[in-house]
Amino acid sequence: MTIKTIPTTPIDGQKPGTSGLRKKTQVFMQTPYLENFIQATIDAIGGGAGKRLVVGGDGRYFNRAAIQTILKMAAGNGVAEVIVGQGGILSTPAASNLIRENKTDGGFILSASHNPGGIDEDFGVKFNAANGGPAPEKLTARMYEATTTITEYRIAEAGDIDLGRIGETTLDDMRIRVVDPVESYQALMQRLFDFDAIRSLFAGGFTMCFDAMHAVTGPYATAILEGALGAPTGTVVNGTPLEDFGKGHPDPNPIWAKPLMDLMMGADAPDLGAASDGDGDRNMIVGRGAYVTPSDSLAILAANAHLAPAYAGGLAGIARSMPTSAAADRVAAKLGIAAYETPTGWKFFGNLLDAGKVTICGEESAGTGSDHVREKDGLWAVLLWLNILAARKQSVAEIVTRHWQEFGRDYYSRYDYEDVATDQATRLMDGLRDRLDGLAARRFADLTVAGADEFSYLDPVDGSFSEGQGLRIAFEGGGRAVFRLSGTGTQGATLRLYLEQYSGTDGRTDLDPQEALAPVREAAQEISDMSAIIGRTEPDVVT
Ligand code: VG1
Ligand code: CO
Repeated sequence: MTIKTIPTTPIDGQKPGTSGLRKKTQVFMQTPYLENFIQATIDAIGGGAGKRLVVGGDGRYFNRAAIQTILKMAAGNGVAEVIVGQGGILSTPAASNLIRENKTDGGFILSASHNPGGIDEDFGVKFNAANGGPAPEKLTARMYEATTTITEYRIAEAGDIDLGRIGETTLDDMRIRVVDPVESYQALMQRLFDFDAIRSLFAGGFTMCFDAMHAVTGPYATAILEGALGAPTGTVVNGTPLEDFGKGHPDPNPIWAKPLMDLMMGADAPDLGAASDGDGDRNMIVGRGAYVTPSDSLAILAANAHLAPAYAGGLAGIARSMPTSAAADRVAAKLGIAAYETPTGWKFFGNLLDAGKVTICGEESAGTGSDHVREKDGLWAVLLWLNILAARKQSVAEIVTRHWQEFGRDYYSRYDYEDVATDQATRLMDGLRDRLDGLAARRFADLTVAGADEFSYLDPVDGSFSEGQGLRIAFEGGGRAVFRLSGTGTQGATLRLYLEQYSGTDGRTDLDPQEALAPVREAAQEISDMSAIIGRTEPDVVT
């Protein structure tokens, strides 16, 4: 077979510090955009010779074509073996699991997560390392460097590989194993949870609606919930992955999963509603008439994890990203275990998990997971909830209310301002950063600032230091506002404002969250001079 070495020039694109690349699909489709990023990544891991990799994606438009290119480039770079999901399908957590189980050198995951898919929407490629987790900062720095210095890429000249059939084939000297995307993930879930108890729950008439949002979790949820656990057919809706996710945003939150929210708030609501995102690593949990914020979900899962077989021995520690509410910290304190606060993004949890310092991690953006893989895992969170519901024999609403009674409630909401002009977003952040030191003890709207700083993180495992991870302002009385710019958007800048207000253990826990957060919101908007700088205070998305 001929291996071609094709001259190329650096691509613009990868943001320094991100584990992957997210762009408009048509940008990826223009040779050699994808090729450059794949070659740069292979170069950054020390070349492909003899390596073993996992490849799969969330099924969005261009998924299969991109996988064919990656396979040919892997062969062109001397890779020894690639494990691919049948039809090119692998959820992010399932890919993480395959990397770990097969002890490969890492893997490519094709997804732009919760961003819409289609020829006019978004595509993405991420690289996960040998521990199954997103490329750590040291590697992302090398990847970025390689995208700026690349001069050529290598690709085998060959026909397309049949990804439809499970089994082994070869491309030149490279072995390709097409595997069932669900099988080993399902086996892992069966080891973690009490499937018998959950099966009895469903057999006893417990009802559920799982909205796969036409994304990758459909086949996983159908096999596990309706297959192994005996939930009635129709429990999983929108269960077939579509290239354009049915033209929706596969983002499991009350805005984009509105049909599910409406169902759960209505008279015919089942006992549990759940949804997952494009690549299957996020989750939304909603009980009958009771939406559970991701920050609360993390805390409640941590407080009850011992009810599931895998966590019966207790947790080593809990980690949350900085903008996530402090609810999980209160649980860690009660359990007498360590609580870690990391920058946004799953890659920061990897070292803590690898070192055995934490068992459960989570983010406010609907990501929760544990040491079973090195990614957040949507279906895992749903199964842990089911295991807890089966053991406690209470409703979601009851479990949440009792949690607040014991720990107090962390009212929480995130405001997203999308497609802000980059210079305006930078001006707002820079201006606020410059004023942080002088904010303490000053009053804004009805609140007094207790302290303000820019978050940075010293990794306790490898000593790496990450700066510029968000501006945080604490208020007297238990309120907090955090400002940060998104690293995953593909158009202009997305400004995120995270709002939080703790009720205390004797405060009211039944307020409307937006009402409870109004003082913090007003103070945050005033402090940042938002309306003058970006011309609005109304966000595009409130979650
Ligand atoms: C967002 C979320 C963050 C999450 C990241 C990737 O990042 O806020 O918590 O880890 O998406 O999630 P940002 O930089 O846009 O705020 V996913 O489901 O793309 O893997
Ligand atoms: Co995702």
